[in-house]
Amino acid sequence: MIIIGELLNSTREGIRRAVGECDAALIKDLATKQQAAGAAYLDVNAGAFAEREIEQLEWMIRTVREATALPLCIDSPKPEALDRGCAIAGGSLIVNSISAESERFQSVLPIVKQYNTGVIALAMDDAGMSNDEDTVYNVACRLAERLMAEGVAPERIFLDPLVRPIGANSSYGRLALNLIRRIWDTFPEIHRICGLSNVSFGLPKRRILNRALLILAMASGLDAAILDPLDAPLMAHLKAAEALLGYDDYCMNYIAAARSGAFDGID
Ligand code: THG
Repeated sequence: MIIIGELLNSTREGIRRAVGECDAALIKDLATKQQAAGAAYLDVNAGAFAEREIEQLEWMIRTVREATALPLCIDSPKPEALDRGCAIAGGSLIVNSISAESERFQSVLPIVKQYNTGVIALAMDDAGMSNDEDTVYNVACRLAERLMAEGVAPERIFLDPLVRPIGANSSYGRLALNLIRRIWDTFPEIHRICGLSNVSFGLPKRRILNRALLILAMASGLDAAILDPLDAPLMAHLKAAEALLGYDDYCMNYIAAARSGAFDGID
């Protein structure tokens, strides 16, 4: 499982305050902790700052870079922010995100090509997000095919069904799971990704839902996730699911995690 740490996101109150006050220590601490917990990428999002987004994103990236050289996932709908982020971050990168919306596709694709990045591809187009599974599936397929036709190798593409809160519509969990499975069947070389924490907005005890979604989505073919790597039970269940699905020969990783103390306090 490719883990993208979600915690450096300015829509989170603590991060918004830290960025607003230039609290570099807090940002660096969260970068280091997510890396130690197993993140392969750190998502960096300054979207809460609207017209100052680019400037604040730049500060966040430079600050993270003082703590770690870990690959970053630059998270913004704005091509200008993605471009600046890629230019200053260096190293291996994921652009988060492109979609089949015509303007966004046209403006984000050159960034993916120029910096040779991975790219998260959201299954939405100019009509927005449909609730009809076949419609979303067709948008996802068209988007994947267009990216590959443009020379983006399938291993660089992360298709995202864009999980929405089940509190808003009880079919959104099943919809995302079915899409992950169908995308996996159609394009086995393209990664399947989602943001777990979206699913639980507005509901109590959100982590319970996020953890359950991870297991279900892994069974459906999820191989990358934007999540909170500091949620120890989530990470423990991730390792258990990898072992149960046959991705962990002789359960070596599971056993190593248990021995390292990563499961301490989890019964
Ligand atoms: N797909 C892609 N990118 C994404 C998402 C996705 N980026 C953003 C998001 N979804 C994933 N990241 C988060 C980060 C925080 C929260 C949810 C998803 C979250 N924040 C709480 C809130 O806003 O209420 C605050 C939590 C806190 O303060 O600790 O839930 O799906 N490609």
